[in-house]
Amino acid sequence: MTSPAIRKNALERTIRKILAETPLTDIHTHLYDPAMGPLLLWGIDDLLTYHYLVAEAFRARPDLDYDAFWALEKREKADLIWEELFVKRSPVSEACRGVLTVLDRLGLNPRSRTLAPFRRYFAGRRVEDYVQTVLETANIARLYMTNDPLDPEERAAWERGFARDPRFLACLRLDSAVMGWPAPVGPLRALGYRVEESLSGGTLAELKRYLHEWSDRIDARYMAISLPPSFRYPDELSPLTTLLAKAVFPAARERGIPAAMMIGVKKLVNPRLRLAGDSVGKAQIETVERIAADFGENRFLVTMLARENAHELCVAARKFRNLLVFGCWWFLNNPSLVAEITSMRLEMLGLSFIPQHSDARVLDQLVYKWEHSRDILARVLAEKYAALADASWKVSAADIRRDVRILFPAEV
Ligand code: RAT
Ligand code: ZN
Repeated sequence: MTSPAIRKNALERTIRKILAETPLTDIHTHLYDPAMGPLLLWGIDDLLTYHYLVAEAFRARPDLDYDAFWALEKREKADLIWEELFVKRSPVSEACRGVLTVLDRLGLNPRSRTLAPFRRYFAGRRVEDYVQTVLETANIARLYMTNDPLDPEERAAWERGFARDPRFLACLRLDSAVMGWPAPVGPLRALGYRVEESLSGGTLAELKRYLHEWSDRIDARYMAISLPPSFRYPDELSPLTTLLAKAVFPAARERGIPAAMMIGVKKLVNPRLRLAGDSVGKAQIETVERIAADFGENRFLVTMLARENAHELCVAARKFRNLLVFGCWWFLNNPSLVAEITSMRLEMLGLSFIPQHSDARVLDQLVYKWEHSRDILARVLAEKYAALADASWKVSAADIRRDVRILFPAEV
């Protein structure tokens, strides 16, 4: 008779193999269709200047002047970060380890004192081929971008037009169109939408027109917004809540696409860190519950940034089947927390959640984020299946393959 430990190890090997062999969909990234040109970041200098690493470099160099750092060229920033985080100390953080995984899987020796060998490697690559290499290595079949038509550089690409890469699906990002109202009024008016500071009159209808027209134009598969911990619904006095309730959710429902809410980000607690300056705060689960209840015909993708919200979000999803919990977002995308949260979600939601997205901002990151996530998921799933085996329920490879497809739907 095989011992439970052996059973579990064999199971884990099978799950690992199945996870590695199954092409997955990545439902939230900050990557762009390669035809959008320089918007798509890739290569060693972008990998090293990732904002997660910028924050760590400032910790390693308390004397480093913020402005002096930001004044450096991208290559100089990358050199500094490599020197501080990889040469002078062991790169044990998750973001550092990620760079090593990428370099190693590309066949490069990560133990280099300088970036010269990596730069030579990337200088010899064409982006179209490199996209193929990365998607194959990460085994990602398709991914969702984060698309903001109010970003002038991005809008220029859409207005120019380009042949779409079918692996890069669009998601209409709403932050710049609704956050901090009336700040979006100027940019929306510049695009021809007759919105006013006041939300009475035609403003809500005009915002809906923006949502529909740009969803059509980019073929948006869902809409998404990141929200602060202070976000409340209902809240008649809040323009943000009103815009979501009266324009965004109705538009998403009319189109039959989900609205994603990523809740818990405190923007720019340290503005001198720029993109690295955001933090986390505990949000209010009642807000999520009330939205799910009042907008029963909408589908919501929800992720929350605070570990403290993770359990109650599972409970909320058990109550409202129009909530689809997804991903271990940003500060939660660390192995110890991914293991804890994924285990809890399996226990409370079965297979009815999407375990992970990458949030990759740099193409190459798909390699490490997905390898690391698959690794933890294999461990956690092995534990769950082993527990079933204790009750004489044996899963077959076909069962596991089916379950992985349920956990990672091809499209949202
Ligand atoms: O994880 C990140 O890179 C953050 O900066 C955010 O982009 C976050 O994921 C978001 O989509 O707002
Ligand atoms: Zn993101």
